Amino acid sequence: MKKAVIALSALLVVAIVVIAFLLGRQSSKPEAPASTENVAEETLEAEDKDNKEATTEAAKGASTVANGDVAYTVSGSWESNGMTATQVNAIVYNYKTSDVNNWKVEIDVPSGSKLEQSWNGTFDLKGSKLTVTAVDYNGTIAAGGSVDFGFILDTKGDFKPENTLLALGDESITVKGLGGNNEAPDDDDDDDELADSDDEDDVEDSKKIVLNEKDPVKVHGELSVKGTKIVDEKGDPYQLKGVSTHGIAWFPEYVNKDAFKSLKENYNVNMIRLAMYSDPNAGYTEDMHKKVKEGVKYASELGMYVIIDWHILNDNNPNTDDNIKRAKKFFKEMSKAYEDYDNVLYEICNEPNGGTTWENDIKPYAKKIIKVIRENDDDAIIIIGTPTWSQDVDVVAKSPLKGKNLIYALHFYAATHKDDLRNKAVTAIDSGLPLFISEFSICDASGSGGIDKASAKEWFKLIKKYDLSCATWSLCNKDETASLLKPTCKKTGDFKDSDLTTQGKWILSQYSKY
Ligand code: IDC
Repeated sequence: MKKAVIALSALLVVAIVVIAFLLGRQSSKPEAPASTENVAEETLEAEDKDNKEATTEAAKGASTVANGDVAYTVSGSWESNGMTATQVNAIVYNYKTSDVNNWKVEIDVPSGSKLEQSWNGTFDLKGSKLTVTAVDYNGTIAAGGSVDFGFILDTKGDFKPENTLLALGDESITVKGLGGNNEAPDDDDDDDELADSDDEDDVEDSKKIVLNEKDPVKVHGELSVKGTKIVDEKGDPYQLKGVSTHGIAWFPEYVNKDAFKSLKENYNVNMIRLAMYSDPNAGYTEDMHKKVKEGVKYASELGMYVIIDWHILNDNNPNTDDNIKRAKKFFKEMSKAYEDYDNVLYEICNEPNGGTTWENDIKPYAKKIIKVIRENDDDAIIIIGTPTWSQDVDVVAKSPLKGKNLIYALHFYAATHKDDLRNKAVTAIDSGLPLFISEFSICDASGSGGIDKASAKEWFKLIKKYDLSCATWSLCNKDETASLLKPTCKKTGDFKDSDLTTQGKWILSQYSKY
């Protein structure tokens, strides 16, 4: 009897120890959604030390989960030469408490796949293995940190990167599932890698964010340039949050009222930029003037501001005889038509390039075109392009034009243009030059390649800090990273989140945060 009691008690103790051990295991494992959130925030706030520490803390607690992970998001797929092209963004996480100095990812892919584009990694596709290793700038992953890379792969049929072997330092980790080992698989192909719940903190408390104004032009009236800022009729700083069309000769279908209306109502967009390439090789004919006028009509009916953009690009120099002749005719016609409109702005040369200089080419050109516009419209805002694809604002700041309501274009593509260009912008503003970001995106300057979130966030800090107005490139579904619409979106209006590319969604969501 006594023996039986002792045996039973011993069994009970063992059972309790086992249960306690199992419970302990459970609680030391970070809950999937919480850990995912931490990690996503951490990637976006690379500079945020607190966040980084929090993630490291989570990693420390996660002694029973792997020391690293790879999470993928599929940001779009479309037909490409009889195959299916899939754009994949990947984040490699280091959950260790120490930095790792090298990483390698091997992804199972269908044989016969073709790598179309890739970024932030060194890629090697052999048979049914795609191997990705670091490039010179992302070989080290800090403790609790992450790096990202991306690619576009052409496959026969659909593709999802679900089987991965991750080498993190000397450790090998098997990763199953699109969202990685720590994440519930997400079928929604709208990734939320760029989801940004903490960004509200960036907005100054004193600023009141007005969302989706019904008729911005009625409320803010005619805009003007005061010091380095755009102000509204009451003299308060006012920011235009715009969307640029692609070239209206190539994508005329997006110049319609439903398209503009949904941008205004769903995404706080208060301005449309109508990009008309000035080069006959890029679709320019005088017939295009009608399309511009259509666009101005829709924007005006919706109470939105509108930029008429003479889109100098591969035609380099706005000041050649041919270009200036066409430009004069165009701006004469436009300024006559809109002399009484409060909502029309003129952008007279998108991006001079090819060695054109401020003193010899752009400044003389601007003087001639400003004169043409001012003969009809004496106060509309005129945006003036700057040398080197609208980047050399520091050069212009040394000898700006005289005249009222003149503002200078600064264009950025966040994955190409970083601190250097941001510094130029600050130098120019500090010396009193008003700037207008009349075109930007968060990919590279080709309009494709990967996006750079960290740089994009720095740009938005600048936009908020200096009350800059901006317009994002571009409203179309062309198969390139800068497009706001997914290649599979065939709609031409009534746009919702599900129609937007990941980056399009992120960019437009910024407009409701300041
Ligand atoms: C690009 C378009 C691309 C088109 C090309 C024509 O995105 O589809 O084939 O023009 O040359 C700019 C220009 C803008 C460019 C864009 C991306 O203002 O016209 O559009 N970009 O390259 N400046 C920097 C980048």
